[in-house]
Amino acid sequence: TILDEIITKKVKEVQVLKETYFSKNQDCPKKVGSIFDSFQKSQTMNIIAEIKRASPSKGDILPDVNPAEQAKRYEELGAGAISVLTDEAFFKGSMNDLREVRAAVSLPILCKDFIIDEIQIDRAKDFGANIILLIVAALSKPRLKQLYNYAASLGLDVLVEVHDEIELEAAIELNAKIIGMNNRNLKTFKVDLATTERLASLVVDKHILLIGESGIKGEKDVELMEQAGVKGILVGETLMRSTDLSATFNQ
Ligand code: IGP
Repeated sequence: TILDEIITKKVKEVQVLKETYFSKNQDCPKKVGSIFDSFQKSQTMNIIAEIKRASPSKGDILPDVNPAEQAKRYEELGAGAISVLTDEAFFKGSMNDLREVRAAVSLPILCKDFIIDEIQIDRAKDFGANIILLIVAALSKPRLKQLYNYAASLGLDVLVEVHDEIELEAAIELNAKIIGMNNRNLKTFKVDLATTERLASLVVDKHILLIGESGIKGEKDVELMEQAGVKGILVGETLMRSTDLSATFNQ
């Protein structure tokens, strides 16, 4: 599957990173609050707006975007956080995109990548991320736990991504505070908003922050996500392709 392909590539990247990257483990000078509190408290839908140049399922989306400018627009229009896809091989993103976005906005930033090793977490923090993504489908249970605890020990929030009941159970077992339900199956690319509806209904603990991810195109989809009970939505392609961002946000 594509997920296997991406992870195989990541394993190689991480080998190189371990020989070339040395974290200074410094704290980011910008003080940024956690989405956990801000999203839980707010009465309206929170948007995590994504910088996404391309994807394996859609090809090029907006490859030449200026990530800092795009992120500033998202911030002005009321996004609650920014997600930056940093994978280069499959999404044409970069850690430099993350650095530029960090300099441009004061919102929490999610480093959107396929994290399989602590060194990627160190680097995400060094480049200014406040949140990292851990994809349950990409990790063994013990590794998921180690990486989760490691990120938490650095003061980072973790968005734990699931796409079915079994993965959701693993996330809950982990005591994840923030769970993202991906409407896109990373193995087949099939998008189904019923994924979030189904999984959200299974989460009884109201203290868990739920995020609906992927395939959200407009007002109807947002309403569906609202009804599903999620406090936030992660939107990439729709925002990247929008020619009238302010109208798109107002939906
Ligand atoms: C955004 P969309 O359909 O709005 O562009 O999706 C985001 O959910 C998607 O980019 C995503 C993703 C991921 C990408 C969700 N989980 C994991 C890479 C890896």
